[in-house]
Formats: sequence, structure tokens, C-alpha cells
Amino acid sequence: MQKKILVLSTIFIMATILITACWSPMATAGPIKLSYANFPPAPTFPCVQMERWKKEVEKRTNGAVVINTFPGGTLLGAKNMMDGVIAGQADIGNLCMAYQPGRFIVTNATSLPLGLPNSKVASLVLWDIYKKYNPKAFAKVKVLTMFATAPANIMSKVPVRNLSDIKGLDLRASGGAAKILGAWGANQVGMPMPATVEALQKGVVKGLFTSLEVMKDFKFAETCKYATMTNTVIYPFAVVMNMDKWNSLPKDVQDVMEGLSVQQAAWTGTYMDNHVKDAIDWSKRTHQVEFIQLSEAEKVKWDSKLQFLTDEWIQSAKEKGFPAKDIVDDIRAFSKMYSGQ
Ligand code: DTR
Repeated sequence: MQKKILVLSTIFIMATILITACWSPMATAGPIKLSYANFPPAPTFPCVQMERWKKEVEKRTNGAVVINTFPGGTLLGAKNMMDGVIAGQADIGNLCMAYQPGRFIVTNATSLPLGLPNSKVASLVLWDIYKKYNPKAFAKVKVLTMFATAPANIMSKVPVRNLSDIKGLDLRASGGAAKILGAWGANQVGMPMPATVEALQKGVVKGLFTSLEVMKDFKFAETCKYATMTNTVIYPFAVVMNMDKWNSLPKDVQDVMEGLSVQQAAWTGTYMDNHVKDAIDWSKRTHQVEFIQLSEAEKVKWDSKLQFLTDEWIQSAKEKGFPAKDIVDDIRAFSKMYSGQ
């Protein structure tokens, strides 16, 4: 009898091992290899979050998935990221939605001047907006996560202390943020972040408008000795995967990636907020950058010049058939919720 039990249990164990080996995607012969394209240089925050996501996925799938990362536009650049991923030139890609304002209308609403206070809150709000409205702009890809920068400030070669200092100043921004510079009277020049390094060096622009971590990551503190604190708008990003590739992934791998979406948004936001603080300290210490605080009266003047932007966006998005007012109301409400107000 004992022998029979032993034989039966041995058969059972062997069968279990066999079934697991054949059916569990985590235990397929070789690892699943995925390429992940990114447009800015490796030390910048979009690439730091990419490396963290890669590590987490590889760890959580016990090595069943291997991600090969391509920073610095080596596989796809800033403006062809979405179409490159749709076409399968990369399996995964990270894009800054502000670089195509007319394409990502719903999610780009987060870069209206609505007072999103920091990167963590903005990233969580952005993800919720995406989930709630499920915009058609992403119908051809699987969205893995989203995140946002910290609010933008002006970095410049000349001091900007009031609205007359900014008048006619050549400053670089992208998407919705470029419109903001225009509203303040600057001569706004649009270009993606990687092109800005040369534009600043050659004097094509006198400064830029974005989140302050670039002072350190792109060494802009070497040329821009002034930063004017406006804390205005964030830039939203998305990480997308080719749909066929996504559909080809085993369910347990998909579960790992879906389980990471919100966590990755929060992780990136926290990293970004801390890194901005670090970049400010570094810029003061190493390059004696002056951080200019606008007086309260001056800030009111600056903010009041931006109010029309949200109304204008609501009008035009509504004409295109989007529930524009609801989207803006939700951004404000989610922001309050995540800010603990
Ligand atoms: N603010 C957007 C996005 C951005 C902010 N920091 C970085 C670093 C690397 C790439 C893009 C960004 C912009 O100004 O382009």
C-alpha cells in the first residue's frame, strides 16, 4: 500500500512539474526579450524611471522577461516615438505628450495651468485621467504607465524679475507650456528637450521653461545663471507598448506589468520631486545660480495672464467632441484628493 502511495505521489509530482514547464509562460525555454526606446540621454529622469521599470519587471517575472533599453534616441526619437512603437520599431517607448499637443488632447489637459503642485500628485492625476477617459489616441497601443514632470520654471541667461524682463525674450518650451510663455510676452521657441542643449549654447534661445531637474541633468546651470520660480505647469509623459507585442505576452507577464502601472507613476513622481530639490541645491552650490522668487503681487499678475488658456482649451476640446469641462473639473478634483486637501 505504502509503495502504491509512493508511486502515485511520484507520478503526481512529475506530472505537475511537466505541466508547469509546458504551460507556465514564466518558465518558457528562453526569456522574452523586449526593446524599450527613450529619447533623452541616460541620466535624465525619463531614462532613470525606464531603468527602474526594467529592473522591477525582470525581478517580478523571475528573469522570464529581459528588457533591452535604448536611451538617447538611439532607437526612436522624441517625435516619432508613438508611431515607431505602433509600427513595431521598438516594443516599448517613452514619449512626452506635450511634443504632440493636437494628438493627445485629453491627457495634455493636465498641462493647463490648473495648479498641479508637484510631480507625484501630477503623475497620479494623469494616470487617473487616462483610466477614466480612456482616450482614443492610445487605441493602437497598450499604455504601461504615465507620469509627469514637476511644475515648470524659467531658467535663463539674464534675470527675469518681472513681466517687462520677459517681454520679447527668446525662451524655449514645448506644447501647452509654449503657449504660456507667449501669454507672458516672451518670444517662445518650440523644440524637444534634447535639441535645447545646442540651442542654448549657440544662443538661439536665452533660456527655457521646464522642470528644474534639467539644471543638473543637462548642466543648464552652467549657462543659465538665473531661475525664476513660477511653478506653473507640468509636462505629461506616457510609456506605451506595441499592441501585437502586448497581446503576445503570457497572462502572468501582463499581470506583472499592469500591477506596476500606478506604482511606477508614484515612484517616478517621488524620484522627480526629490531630484528637483537636489538640482536646486547643486545649482546654487556649484554654479551660484540665483533663484528669483516673484513677489505675491507680481505672481498674481503672471497667473492672471494665463486664465484664458483653460477657457480656450475647454472651448476647442468641446468643439472636437471631448467632455472638456468634466476633464478640467476632474483634474482639479483629483489634484485636491492626492494633495490631501
Ligand atoms: N518638460 C518637458 C519634458 C522634460 C522635462 N525634463 C526632461 C528631461 C528630459 C526629457 C524631457 C524632459 C520638456 O521641456 O521637454
